[in-house]
Amino acid sequence: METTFVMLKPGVLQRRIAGEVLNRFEKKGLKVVALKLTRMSLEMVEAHYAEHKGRDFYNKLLEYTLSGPVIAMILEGEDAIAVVRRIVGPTNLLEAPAGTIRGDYAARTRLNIVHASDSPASAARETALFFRPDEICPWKDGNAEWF
Ligand code: FUP
Repeated sequence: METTFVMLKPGVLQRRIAGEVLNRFEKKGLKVVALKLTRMSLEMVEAHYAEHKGRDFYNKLLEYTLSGPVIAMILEGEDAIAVVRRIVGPTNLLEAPAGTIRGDYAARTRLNIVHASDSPASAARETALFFRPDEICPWKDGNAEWF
């Protein structure tokens, strides 16, 4: 089993599609083990997107991420990092196929509505940025054999 970090960006709440987006992960069989609605601080956004500092889209990305509350979550499942990235779809909107979250709900790369960790190292770093250990709630999955 693996866990991954997912963040629904501010546009998701604005558009009232939080339930639809979360539903895509649940339907696949991923377990929600932590979930919160929160507003990121500038320091958090800078830490989260540190690798992009200096890029031409960086300031706009910060502005968008700070524009309203986000929904942060930790999802658990077999190969959760890769499975979630497949459900989310590619970063570049021109490459995001229909059926992926980005392909179905986003029209601009900068406003691609959802973030998902791309490696175990980033999952661990991003999880620690958003959640204290006591905010993570593992639970026994009585339906595990069906997924
Ligand atoms: P991802 O891991 O798929 O979220 O992609 P990145 O970490 O490369 O990008 C983070 C965010 O930067 C994207 F969600 C949107 C923004 N971005 C742009 O606006 N333009 C780009 O060319 C690349 C990324």
